[in-house]
Amino acid sequence: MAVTYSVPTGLFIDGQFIPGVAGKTFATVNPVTGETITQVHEALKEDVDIAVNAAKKALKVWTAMLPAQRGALLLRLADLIEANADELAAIESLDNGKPFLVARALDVAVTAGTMRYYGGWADKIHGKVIDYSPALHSFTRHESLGVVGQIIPWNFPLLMLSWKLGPALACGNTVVLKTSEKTPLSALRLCELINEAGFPPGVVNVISGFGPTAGDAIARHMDIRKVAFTGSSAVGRLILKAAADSNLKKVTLELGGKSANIVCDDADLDQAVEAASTGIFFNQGQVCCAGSRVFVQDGIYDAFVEKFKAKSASLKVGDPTHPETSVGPVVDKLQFDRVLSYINKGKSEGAKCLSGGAQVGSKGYFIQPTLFIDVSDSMTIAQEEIFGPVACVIRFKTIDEVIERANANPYGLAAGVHTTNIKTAVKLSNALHAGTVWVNCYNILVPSIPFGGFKESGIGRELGKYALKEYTGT
Ligand code: TXE
Repeated sequence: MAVTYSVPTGLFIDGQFIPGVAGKTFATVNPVTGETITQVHEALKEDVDIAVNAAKKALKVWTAMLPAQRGALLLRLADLIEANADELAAIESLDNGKPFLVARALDVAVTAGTMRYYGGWADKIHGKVIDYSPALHSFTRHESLGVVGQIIPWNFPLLMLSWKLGPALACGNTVVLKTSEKTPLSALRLCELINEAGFPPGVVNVISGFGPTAGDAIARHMDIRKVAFTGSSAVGRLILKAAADSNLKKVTLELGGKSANIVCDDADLDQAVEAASTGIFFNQGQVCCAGSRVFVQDGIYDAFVEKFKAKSASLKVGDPTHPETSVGPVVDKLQFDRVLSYINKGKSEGAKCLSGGAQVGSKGYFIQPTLFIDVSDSMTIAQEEIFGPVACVIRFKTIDEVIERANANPYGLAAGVHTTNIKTAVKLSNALHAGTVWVNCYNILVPSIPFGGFKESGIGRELGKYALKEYTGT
């Protein structure tokens, strides 16, 4: 399908697209070819200061508006996202590599849905009257924090932007958001829609740039009252330190994962295979909650592995614009090399590579959906986040044993359970240390259901009513 698109390349500050103070630009690359799509303007610390000043100025206008008026702008933005869905999906697919139809049906649709969901919340955020004594009137207000900083990754550029902007704006904050240097384009097109919707200038400022410069400047800015970050656990630690070293800004982190997707003997086999496949191959495996450790119980192991192998081999890898493609390239050369080095490590540490395990073609960053079996808990591929289309199938015997082994990992973002026994489902859901446990499904991410991690997978919750707490002084 041929979709035309155009993308501004400046920094979106105070409602305008402008060059950075230093006049620098950087290239964003098409992962299908490895070639440059375009140059975008790069923000440095001085540009963050300019953006924060614009956001501070806009706070006066934004907080003077009726909450319902702020909500109406989010609703209008949702409508505009839907009206421009093909173009946004084409840009997302081009810059990130994900299949166009997936970007259209999921990334863009849920981005619109998230804006609409939080548009609905804007005039429903209020406190309580606390009756302590007839002589005292005591009440709480869920006040906005002020200027908030947001730093997002490249795996779901639009979706991550909506998870961040939606609750921040509904609660009456203004925003300085940095996109990932790997995927700046779709957010810039969305900024044009923010103007078209009628948001006052400076309420949303979006800058393109790198982590150690622009990202760090956000994390340690003295006038930013909260920073929300999604990315690697290593950078999450830096953000916490920067907040501590500057103004003790509120911090929420959504970090990595090594989620256990558990298939019990009594599972519906076909459903479990589908969920395991979606769990690890969706978005080329570049999903923080990817079900990368597929624990399979002894009695169903052989039958599951046979079907999972057939399923993995059937996935069409290739051109993201082709309607039948379900696996596109990974995002860039760095990620490509990282994933292949994990595959090599799996082979050298003794896991059996049952299918996949290599590059597809010789151009771009395509990797075959890869299935390792006979993986043991101590292998690197069973312990570290690979963030690519690589499934590790691990055998287990008893439910108590799998609880212990699934939890024996520093991460705790998500988990999956596949069983037809309600007692087993409840036991596992309660015992797994994970922010989300999906039962007989996987990767269900919708605006009203909160998302976030236990342990080293993060701090705080995004989505749902829970996210409002993270953007108000409560
Ligand atoms: O992440 P980074 P990368 C994991 C995944 C992946 C690995 C590395 O395992 O293989 O991280 O990916 C900004 N101060 N996840 O290198 O560097 C950066 O510019 C402030 C999981 O791309 O964490 C980008 O906007 N900001 C994850 C964002 O952080 C900094 C999604 C993410 O980049 C910064 C992505 C700094 N010092 C990767 N350094 C998930 N949880 O979904 C970088 N950034």
